[in-house]
Amino acid sequence: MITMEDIVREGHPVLRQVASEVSLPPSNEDKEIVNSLLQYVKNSQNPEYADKYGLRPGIGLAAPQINVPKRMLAVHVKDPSGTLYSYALINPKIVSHSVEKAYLTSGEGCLSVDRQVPGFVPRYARVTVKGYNENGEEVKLRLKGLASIVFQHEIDHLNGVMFYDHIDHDNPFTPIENALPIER
Ligand code: UDB
Ligand code: ZN
Repeated sequence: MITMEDIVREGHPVLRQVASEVSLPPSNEDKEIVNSLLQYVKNSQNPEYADKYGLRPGIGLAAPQINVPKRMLAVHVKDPSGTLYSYALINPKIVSHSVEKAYLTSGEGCLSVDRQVPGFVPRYARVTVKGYNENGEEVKLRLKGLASIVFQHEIDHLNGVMFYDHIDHDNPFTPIENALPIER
């Protein structure tokens, strides 16, 4: 089981590496890793587990954050309409995106960052993500709103990109052109 002790923090070089593609079908070891990522986000949202094991409640986690430089991630998040997006994905890729952007009005944080970094993080409003599940089957997702933002944040981790790389630090709260504000 992944706990906060397994999650590497800002400054660890793995967070700046470009992660490697996973060979398909996934090995049992890779299946275990991607499933453990999803289990973390689920457990961390269960107040009993979160309290018992000191987990910071998360909605997504990428393999580099547990010091595994491979292209795998998990997301477990409900959008405001109540639809649950719960996925463990291997070799995820944004295959298309909107021109329109979106940002969380409260900014972003990260399970690997133990400080507040204020500012709007511009994301695409809508993305189509293709990847593979633990059985090596192709998965194609059309995402908008918070779900779209979480996938973009996690895919960034696979490319060594942190959320604050996108913030305009001179004008952190300047409204972003052509962008949809998302309230959390
Ligand atoms: C998170 N959670 O899990 F808009 F109901 C963050 C942390 C760092 C604050 C724990 C989060 O943003 N929760 C949230 C946001 C909402 C509405 C809501 C809950 N991550 C995951 C992470 O660090 N993955 O690498 C950071 C998020 C920032 C934007 C998307 C992912
Ligand atoms: Zn993160």
